[in-house]
Amino acid sequence: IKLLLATRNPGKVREIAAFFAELGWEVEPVPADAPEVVEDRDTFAGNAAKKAEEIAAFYNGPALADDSGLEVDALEGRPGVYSARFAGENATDADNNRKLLEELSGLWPDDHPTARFVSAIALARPGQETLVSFGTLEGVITREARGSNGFGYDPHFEVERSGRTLAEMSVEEKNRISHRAKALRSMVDMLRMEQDQ
Ligand code: ITT
Repeated sequence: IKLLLATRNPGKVREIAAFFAELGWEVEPVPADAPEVVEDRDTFAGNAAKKAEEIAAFYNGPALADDSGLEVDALEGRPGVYSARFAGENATDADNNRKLLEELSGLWPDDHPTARFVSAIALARPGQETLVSFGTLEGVITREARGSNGFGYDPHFEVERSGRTLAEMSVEEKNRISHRAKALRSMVDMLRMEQDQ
């Protein structure tokens, strides 16, 4: 059985598919006519589990979801679980980045606003407990956008001790260090432990 990726975000599909390709696992993006999952939980884990479980139940097969976001310390952890909708319900990445810069505008050039990306990965399988894993990545928000890879807040997120934004890295480089890749590696570890039992 193929693993369905319960996400409509093409940036996530690219990263998660590249991650599993290295392991030789077959994954498939969810069909375009899949049911819409309402993300109404107030934690990354809650939303990830909900997305994975609804898709797993609908297609009666294993499904993997990511719920993720950016926590900015100067904004007390916002936008957090609301990262995709920071600038409003149908906000684009550009809208959200503009909103982020607006909210932090008083801080530059003296401060280097610290932040982290958080990812919760959930794996749901019909008739089994849902597994959830986490990963984080620390960095600093830059006033200037740099790079054109990745998605979301990547052009404004300079990775700690790298001097580069996530948008200046290839998918392969991002997958060596990112919040999402860490959570995915931890999920693979959990599955291997389960198999060894
Ligand atoms: P799905 O629910 O369909 O997976 P989504 O984009 O709505 O897609 P989320 O609710 O998890 O997903 O929102 C995550 C948002 O956080 C995403 O839209 C980006 O704005 C931001 N984000 C998460 N991971 C990121 C990353 O690796 N790089 C840049 N921005 C990221």
